[in-house]
Amino acid sequence: MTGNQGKLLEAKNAFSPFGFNVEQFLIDGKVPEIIEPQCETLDDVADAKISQGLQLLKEIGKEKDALLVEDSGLFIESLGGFPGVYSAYVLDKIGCEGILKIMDDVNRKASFQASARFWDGTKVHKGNGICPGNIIHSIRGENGFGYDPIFVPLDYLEFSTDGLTFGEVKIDMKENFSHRKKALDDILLSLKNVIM
Ligand code: ITT
Repeated sequence: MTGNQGKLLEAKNAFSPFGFNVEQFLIDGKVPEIIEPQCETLDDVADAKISQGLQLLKEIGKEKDALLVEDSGLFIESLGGFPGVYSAYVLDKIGCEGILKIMDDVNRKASFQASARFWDGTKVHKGNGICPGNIIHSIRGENGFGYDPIFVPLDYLEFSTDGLTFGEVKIDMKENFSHRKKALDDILLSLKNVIM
């Protein structure tokens, strides 16, 4: 349940190898409207999203269907974690350009974080993921979405983007680092414990 096609694609890529058919949750052809409450943490927003999503499933008589939601954001160290839970609003208002203007010149550390919830028809599974990295000084790349063109991930395991932003690499490279992929992997692991 998301209005973000980038999130949808990452969810498809994570779940389809395990035989799941991931589709965007639409009611009458539209993304259902939900209220994102003003919360301090991504976990609280993700909880609010899944409970509203379950209510909607009930209303259309599909409460046995599976439902996945996720809340994520960019946390910039020198800005005390801003924009964090306000990332979507801030992107809409000032964009990547605005973030570059208010950034500290020296400390460029930031992380993407994600909190996901998956309703399997009977219970809710939780997943979290973090992707540490740095904000560069300009906007680079056309791939991905949101803050991808200003974010270079730290090397992770054997993976490196060699200084390229998430906007400059293909999605399969981004998924080696992605906060969302890590959160979804958490959920797949928890599901495996239920299914097996
Ligand atoms: P929903 O319908 O799922 O809420 P959204 O895009 O509004 O979609 P959020 O409320 O979770 O998502 O806000 C997350 C913000 O952080 C949003 O502006 C994203 O563009 C940005 N963001 C999250 N993950 C990102 C990623 O992998 N790459 C770039 N930007 C990301």
